[in-house]
Amino acid sequence: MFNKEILKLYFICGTTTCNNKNLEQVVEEALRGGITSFQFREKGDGALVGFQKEELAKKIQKLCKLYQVPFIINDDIELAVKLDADGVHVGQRDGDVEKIRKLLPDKIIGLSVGNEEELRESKIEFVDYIGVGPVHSTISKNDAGGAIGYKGLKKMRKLAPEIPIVAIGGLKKEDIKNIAVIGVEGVSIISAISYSESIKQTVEQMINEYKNYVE
Ligand code: TZP
Ligand code: MG
Repeated sequence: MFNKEILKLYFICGTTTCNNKNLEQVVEEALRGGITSFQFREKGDGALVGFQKEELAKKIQKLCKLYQVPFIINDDIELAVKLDADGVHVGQRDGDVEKIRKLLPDKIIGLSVGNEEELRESKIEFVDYIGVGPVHSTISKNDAGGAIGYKGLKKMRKLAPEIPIVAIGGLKKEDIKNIAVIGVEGVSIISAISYSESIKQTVEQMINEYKNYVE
């Protein structure tokens, strides 16, 4: 069952975006700090595939279970079904969300929405949340599209008042205040967590940052 609270601090990572560190260790540190959900996003040059990807996913899924944090898989619906993951996150070109909902009636389904046009064309009634951005420019995704800024995010909130929104793209601790006042449900972050010298502390600080602005 989906609870929008899980979007508050949504960490996304894979072996190509964890600064050459051990992904399991990175995720465990983030879990100890208090991330509220995790997305396994194994993508790009040198990304694991097949058996190796699956084995790593299983290990991280186990870790997430220990901390009772949802384990969501990016794009790979087949793997999500096989592992009985908590959910999937897909982009605009990763399949029809209506079909994915039929396949995964009780799982979390997230969809990336980059701008107003994509929002108009998306069947958001079939998903639990949308990932909106990039808010700022990002080093973590080549084809992320143009940054929409806080202004664009605010506009998207207005156009989609009901669906839970998680902001994405170039976000750091310092952005949380502005994101929280816009009234979206959370932030999803790769590099500001995975590249941190002290992941646990960074995550704790991010969670604390929310306490100053929302109850
Ligand atoms: N989708 C839009 S921006 C982005 C994704 C996956 C990358 C976010 O990574 P970072 O390092 O937090 O900017
Ligand atoms: Mg995708």
